[in-house]
Amino acid sequence: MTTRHPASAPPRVLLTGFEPFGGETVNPSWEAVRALRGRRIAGHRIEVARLPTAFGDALTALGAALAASRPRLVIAVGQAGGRDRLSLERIAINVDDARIADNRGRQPIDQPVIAGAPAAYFSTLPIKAALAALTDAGIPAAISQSAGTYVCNHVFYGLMHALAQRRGARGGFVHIPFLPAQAVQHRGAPSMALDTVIAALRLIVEVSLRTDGDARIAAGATH
Ligand code: PCA
Repeated sequence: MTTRHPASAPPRVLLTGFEPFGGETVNPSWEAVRALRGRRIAGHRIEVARLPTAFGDALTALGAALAASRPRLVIAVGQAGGRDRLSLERIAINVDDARIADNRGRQPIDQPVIAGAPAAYFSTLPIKAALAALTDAGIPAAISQSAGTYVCNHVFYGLMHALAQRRGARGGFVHIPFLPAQAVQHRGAPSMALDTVIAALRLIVEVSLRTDGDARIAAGATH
């Protein structure tokens, strides 16, 4: 059997972004991720995949990307319009509960992402160390205790379920604000420049590759 990556190939990092949804014409997650395609970070090659914003289909595309890339690190990225900072997601839950239909017209309500699978998975990224690095770099970031119950949480959960079966690969999810050009259409909505998001993702990859375990920093929420 031939594989895409010979033994001598550098180890890979897989970054995923989403197609636009909810009436937007761009999705900043894909714009940021695709800018890093083919780059080298700490001896690792960045590979990217664009996932459909659709329940089920997104996990099919993610599974194909994982099989092709066999990455050491996976960071899935999605748009969280209205959030004012980059969110390092802590927990993926086994629930699909869509407030709006996805890009294929599906709107699951209170269904499991994967029937019979655990209620939740934690990110295996060093989210506290990443938060410290982003804060030091002057990039607004926070730990988030919920990635919602839409397609992003669906992908986060599916990713962590897949990684739980294969040892050695870390992964997690990052939500990012609107781009400034999107915020023009959403009065009062915060935004983050594309270059800042790209720099943030580079930093999260670097920290994830060089940090075993995580830093111990208080960054919880009281409500
Ligand atoms: N954000 C959505 C799905 C795709 C995306 O970029 C979410 O937060 O669920």
